[in-house]
Amino acid sequence: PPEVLEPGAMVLRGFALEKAADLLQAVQQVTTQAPFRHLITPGGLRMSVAMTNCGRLGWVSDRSGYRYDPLDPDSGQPWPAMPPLLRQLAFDAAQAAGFPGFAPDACLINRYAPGTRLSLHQDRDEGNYAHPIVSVSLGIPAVFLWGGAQRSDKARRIALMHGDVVVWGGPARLRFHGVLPLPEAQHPLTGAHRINLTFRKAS
Ligand code: MD3
Ligand code: FE
Repeated sequence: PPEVLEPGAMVLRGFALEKAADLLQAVQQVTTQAPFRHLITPGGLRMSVAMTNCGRLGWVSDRSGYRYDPLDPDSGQPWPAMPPLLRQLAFDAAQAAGFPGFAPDACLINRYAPGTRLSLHQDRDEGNYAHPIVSVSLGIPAVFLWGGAQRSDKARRIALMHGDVVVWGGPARLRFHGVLPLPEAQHPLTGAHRINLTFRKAS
């Protein structure tokens, strides 16, 4: 049964498990065209998470700010198309969580190595917060921080494992969230990495 974190936020444990190997193969295809890279924050810091994108739009950060861009700034080319398997999984998960008709135009792919963290933040670069975000966890487990409407609100810790899918919509859409530093671990499909896919409707 789905775990409800709060209204609009649901954990679908193992929802992507049987497709995980195929999803990772699709990610591999994307990264041959658009390799993982460490983006620079507007403040000039190198992000410890390595990122790339697929779909019509990709999330990027540089000294000028955060944005969704139709072009990969490293290649000047459009991002790789969103593989149908990924699109369908996001659609199905959103539907299972009560958000029918989800049509993401952006998939941000995050890669974590041991020691990598993602500090508390909100996702505010999308045009319409009525659309949910779907996230898929693959590879070694992580502890996810689920905060409140304010950065200072106490955060809950939620373990996210290989194959888990989370859907964040409604009132949960603008919560602060982050990921604790990844421990040393190995997964048969990803080695010492965690791969997280986040599907968004950016525009
Ligand atoms: C809650 N990624 O890419 S996924 C991100 O594990 C991001 O890579 C984390 O936060 C990761 O922005 C967390 C879970 C997640 C993603 C987006 C959210 C939770 C969210 C947007 C709003 C609220
Ligand atoms: Fe986020």
